Amino acid sequence: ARAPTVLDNDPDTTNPTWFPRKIRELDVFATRVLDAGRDLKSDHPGFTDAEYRKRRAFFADIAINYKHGEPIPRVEYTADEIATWGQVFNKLTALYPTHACAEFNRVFPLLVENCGYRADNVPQLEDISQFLKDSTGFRLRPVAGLLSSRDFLAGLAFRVFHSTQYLRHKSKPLYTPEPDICHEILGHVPLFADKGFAEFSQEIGLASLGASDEDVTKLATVYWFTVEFGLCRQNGELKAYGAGLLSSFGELEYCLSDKPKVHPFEPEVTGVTEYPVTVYQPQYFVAESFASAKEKVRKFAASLKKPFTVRYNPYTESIEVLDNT
Ligand code: HBI
Ligand code: FE
Repeated sequence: ARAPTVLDNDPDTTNPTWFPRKIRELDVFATRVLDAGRDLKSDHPGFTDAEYRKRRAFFADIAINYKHGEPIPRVEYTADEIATWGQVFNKLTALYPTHACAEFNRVFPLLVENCGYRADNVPQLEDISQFLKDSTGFRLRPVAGLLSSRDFLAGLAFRVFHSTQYLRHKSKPLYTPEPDICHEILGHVPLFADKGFAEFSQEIGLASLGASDEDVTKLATVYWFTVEFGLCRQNGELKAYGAGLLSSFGELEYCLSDKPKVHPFEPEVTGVTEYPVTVYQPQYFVAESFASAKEKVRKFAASLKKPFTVRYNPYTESIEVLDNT
């Protein structure tokens, strides 16, 4: 049964800074994906593969019809899909012990044990979501394709991560132009089970609620250089914690080599740094710990001009808005 609509927070599409106040209101994002997954661009590896496109439409339908609180539909993956997953899984898991941060390597065996992470099995989003809920209160929602930065970051304020469920095209197992389930559940999921990283991610999400377009762009850039491509220093050594690194065999090796430049993570600087999206990053930002990165984002958020502050109430799963005046 659905609870009554919150009358004073009707999704107002004419107001660009509208944001969800209740977790159920994340449902409004489902139909406004920028790239619906059915309409592949002409340079996509699966563009001319009719069977692949039909499969993508199947996954898009699951996500578009999904409502908060429902179990995420289980999918029977095909032999081709399992083979693609297996290739990615085997390549990456060989690098994790030496290249991934300690928090990632602590969680990974728990995903093997509890969620069926194996080369011959594509784990189910529902099982992973339950595991994350138990670990940090994070949960997954299926998504049909790319969301706007504003919508995507708003999910993090509720400890909700929008996850794709489809596989990349089998013709290029180590490449994908867009997020796929390998990127989400190998790259992102392990760290959402870490308390400090969960807090850090939620902090970016909370900062984005009701922010100006310009500030959302800065926060999306902070997200890019941390959650997607972040490095950290542990026992004097650089390690990867960004999901774009932990899901790319090539870039995971490259990012710890002496080729890229590295700078300390400072949201004021990091948030206005330009970056390429189709080649390896020429530079990375290094966090000293998730706790210190979270404090930096919190201070940065407080410096952004917003007429109110927000906090998340986990009992009601809603955002409380505190007037600054
Ligand atoms: N949408 N579905 C989806 N997945 C992402 O990882 C994603 C997104 N939209 C924007 C985005 N990531 C980031 O690049 C930042 O703009 C937040
Ligand atoms: Fe990602």
